[in-house]
Amino acid sequence: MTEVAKLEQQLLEFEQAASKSLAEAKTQGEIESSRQEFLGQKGILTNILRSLPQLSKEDRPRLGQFANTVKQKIELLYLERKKTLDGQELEEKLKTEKIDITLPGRGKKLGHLHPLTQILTEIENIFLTMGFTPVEGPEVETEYYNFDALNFPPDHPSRDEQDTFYTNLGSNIVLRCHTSSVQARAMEKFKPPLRVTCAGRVYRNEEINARKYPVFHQVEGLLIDRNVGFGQLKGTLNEFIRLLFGKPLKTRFRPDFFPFTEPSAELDSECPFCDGAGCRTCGNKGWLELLGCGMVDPNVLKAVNIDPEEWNGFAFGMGVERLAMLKYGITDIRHFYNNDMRFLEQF
Ligand code: 2NL
Repeated sequence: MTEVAKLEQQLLEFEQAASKSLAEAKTQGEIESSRQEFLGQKGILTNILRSLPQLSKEDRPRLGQFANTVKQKIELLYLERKKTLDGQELEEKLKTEKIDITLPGRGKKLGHLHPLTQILTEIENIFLTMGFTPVEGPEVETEYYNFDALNFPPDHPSRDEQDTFYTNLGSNIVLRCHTSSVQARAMEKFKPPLRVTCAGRVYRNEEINARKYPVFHQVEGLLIDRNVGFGQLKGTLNEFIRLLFGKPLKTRFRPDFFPFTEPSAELDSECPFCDGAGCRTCGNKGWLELLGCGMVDPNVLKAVNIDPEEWNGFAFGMGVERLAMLKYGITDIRHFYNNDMRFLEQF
């Protein structure tokens, strides 16, 4: 027998052996090792293919082709066997596994807005119903819009580095310490009459404690028109408090001072939690200090090129954290910034 005939014989026997081995394989593991044995790098077929170069020029292609056919046949056998076994396994699984399609599904946990964002949006929406358009502006601000345009004198204490964050972007670039800077920009951009609110993050250089945090949120409102009176300011804010707390509350306006308003007032409401009797939330006073407000100072109007002889208006500003703490009885401002799910999930 020639060398080639011997090899051909070997290949045929090899094919039979592989076919037998695959047919006997009962598990995925067994087929896999059978495949390794016959087709793998260390398998017999690989050995035969490696000996090809030693054959004569005439024998080489014939045997090579033959060996490849055998290889393809075994691969096909392997795939078919695997398919059969897969089918059997699936059938077995379907027989033994029961799925109760009537079981209720597992609910997906839904996230929600941060409590501060919720209140901030609620406040904006209340003023929206009264015709105030929300506007936005930069948090990194010039000293001009943050102080000068708002009638803060050059030596005003809140300009001090102890109170305001100065950036390294230039000596006159600060982190805004109130949203009033945005109102000043709005007055320049939109000529009167105008009604806007600005809600957002503000920064003050302060030691952290239960009531103070160097970042917090404000909502401010501004109305400029002809012949605006303090009564309109009172009416607007009384309505705001009714909508925020869900019931009309007694209010009082105490004189105060802000550089950008004259006259200025602090607005207190009757405590909605004890109806004025005194409780923990109002510190037994029966009243809550809610916000600051006043009639826009003519100097502010001049700074943004609005004629104070023709136009006047009112403005107000409130701390969102403070209102949220009152509304929900939260005793430490740091809860808003710790991202503790046990806190956040309550809203
Ligand atoms: C407070 C007090 C206030 C304003 C903010 C304002 C803005 C312009 C002109 C005049 Cl452009 N006023 N804003 C007025 C009064 C009070 O905020 O205690 N906020 C937390």
